[in-house]
Amino acid sequence: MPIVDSTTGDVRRDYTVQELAHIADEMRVWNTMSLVAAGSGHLGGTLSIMDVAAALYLKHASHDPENPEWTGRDRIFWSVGHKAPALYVALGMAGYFDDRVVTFHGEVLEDLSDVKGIEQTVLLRKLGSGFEGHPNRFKLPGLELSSGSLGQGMGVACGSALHAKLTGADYTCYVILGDGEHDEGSVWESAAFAAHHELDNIVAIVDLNGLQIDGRTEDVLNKQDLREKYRAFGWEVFECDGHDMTAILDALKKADAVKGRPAVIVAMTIKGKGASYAEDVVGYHGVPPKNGRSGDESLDKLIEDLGLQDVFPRERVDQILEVAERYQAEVHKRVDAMVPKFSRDYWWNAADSMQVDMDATRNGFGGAICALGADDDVCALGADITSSIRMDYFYKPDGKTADPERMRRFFSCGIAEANMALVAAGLAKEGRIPFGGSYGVFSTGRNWDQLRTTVAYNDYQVKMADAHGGVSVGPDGATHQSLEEISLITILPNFIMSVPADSVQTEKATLAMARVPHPAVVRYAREATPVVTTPETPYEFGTANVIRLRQEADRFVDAFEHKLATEYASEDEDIAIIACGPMVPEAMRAAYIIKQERGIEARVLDVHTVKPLDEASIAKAALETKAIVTAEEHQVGGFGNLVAGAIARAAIGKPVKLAMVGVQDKFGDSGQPWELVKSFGLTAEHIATKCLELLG
Ligand SMILES: Cc1ncc(C[n+]2csc(CCOP(=O)(O)OP(=O)(O)O)c2C)c(N)n1
Repeated sequence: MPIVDSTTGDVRRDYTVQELAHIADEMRVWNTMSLVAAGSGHLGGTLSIMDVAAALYLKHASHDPENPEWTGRDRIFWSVGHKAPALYVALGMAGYFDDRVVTFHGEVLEDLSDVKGIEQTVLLRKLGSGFEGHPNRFKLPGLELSSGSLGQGMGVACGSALHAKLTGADYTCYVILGDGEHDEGSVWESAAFAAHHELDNIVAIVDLNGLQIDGRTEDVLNKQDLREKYRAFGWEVFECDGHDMTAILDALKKADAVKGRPAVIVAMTIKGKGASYAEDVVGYHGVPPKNGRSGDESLDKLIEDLGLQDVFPRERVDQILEVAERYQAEVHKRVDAMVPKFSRDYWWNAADSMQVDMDATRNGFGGAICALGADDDVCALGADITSSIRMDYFYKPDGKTADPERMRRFFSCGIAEANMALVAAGLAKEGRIPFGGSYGVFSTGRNWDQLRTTVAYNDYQVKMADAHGGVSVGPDGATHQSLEEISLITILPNFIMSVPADSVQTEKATLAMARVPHPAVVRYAREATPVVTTPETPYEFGTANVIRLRQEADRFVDAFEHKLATEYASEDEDIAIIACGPMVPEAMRAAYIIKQERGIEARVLDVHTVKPLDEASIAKAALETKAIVTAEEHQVGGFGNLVAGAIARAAIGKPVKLAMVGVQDKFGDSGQPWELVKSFGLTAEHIATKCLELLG
């Protein structure tokens, strides 16, 4: 059934197979245009699934763009949330945005009221646009599921299919999966469930392009033949050329007709299909065309490769890309208005006195894991995002080439974080020091029970890299921004946890945690953040540092002195700002702002080890100052409540004024890293404002 009018049953739109094939290529252009406008996003996997997307949304599935919530619609679950741009252009082409107006967080932008329909997809990954890096079902019509953590769509489809069975509804649940995604055990739990419950109203579609992030699927984790596996699980299996529209439509029809068991279509595809420079290229996973708009590897080259210059002449592309710029200008204005104002601009590098170097804390982890790799006892585990989290520095001591001896001790686990934790536990059991890692949401959340029961309870010295901590991850959005790990990990007996302030301290913390004979997590971030410590800055695992503003200096960092808190004598400061992670540089800047603006003296406490927590130094800060502000790039209280508990337990004999800066009980968002830091209220200006409020 093509696109229908849900009230009359009439066909709203239909296309011939030839038209569909052509439209799929146009969708490839829209998709790539949105990535170029965003400056980020997943090219390879969106281009490989595009023909299937066109077939489903424009011809095969029964749905009504004018009534997205129609209960009789077929459900299409994108388990592969990273392919969101393809989903957005499919919805746009189907007409879901024809009457939609461009908004910023729901506020109508009159200046962009001319932008309708599929053109809106060019707002991909822009703050407040709704076109988030991974689908957020509350933001756009036609989205069945917010997704982005692989391996979860099939289970939801099972539940939705069960409901149809219970009510006698005849909708079909389509699930789009990646081949790499099948590394996740949860896919197979759902596959078994679907077959066990004879869910013949499920049609899974596997985008079998043979690649994932770290390499070819058979090299990352060889799962053998997926078709045989599905058959063994009791599924009916179809295979088709995922770029042949007739074959795709034929497979969909056959899959729909299966009775008594679920069906899967294994669509043989080419990652990057349509862009000559990206086809079957491992590096083209989570990136847009390397040269952007024009050049050998660009949007223009894709248009040329597809022979679509007539449909997308230069002026038209210019005009569409300009929409993104106009929107971005609105975002700038609004985000700027969210930051409290002072007598002058104190932003990083805005003035001479605010000069700092920037480096991502993940690079500090890379430096440490590289050094640790020299130790034969240390092993490393990859979960298909090895280089993004800098785990590859383990086996590339020169930063470029893999060292065979170190490769012997590096084990690729695939996208299977729960198993990675268990394999690490086994290695630790035998006396090794294993480092696993992924984005924090997956390396401390996805596998939390494994960390709890197998790692923590057995007190195995598994070391977990918790990358992409905080909203500063940026355009990938909420599913990839971990904001909960301090709570998840510090609650576990035996675990230790470091949340270092900058890249230099991350290196020290990682080296330190390798030596502690317990399980440990180091949390670090993706975005470059101010480097505020040096190799000489005192660092003692488990002891906080006091940071004090001493004088004006040419460079911001030189204006401060760092001391171990145990060696610091009170100067009766007005307030203490207790922070961890990249909020420490913000706390320092806040200290600078309140001193400049109001002559207020602040003690900044850099709590790089959040477990064991330096309770004595925290209690001392509460006793010796008039108020406390905590700062964390985390759900508020994860850290702040640990600090509050420490103060309460110390019973210092006086009431304490305390306020917390952090993410206010909501999920993250897509946007530029610093836009998010500002819009989530995590800047020095926000901390300074809280300090002034508390001090009255
Ligand atoms: C649970 C989980 N772990 C890791 C990731 C990060 N990640 C995003 S896409 C991807 C690779 C997916 O490969 P595949 O399923 O083959 O998709 P395709 O190559 O078609 O894009 C990974 C590891 C994730 N999104 N979810």
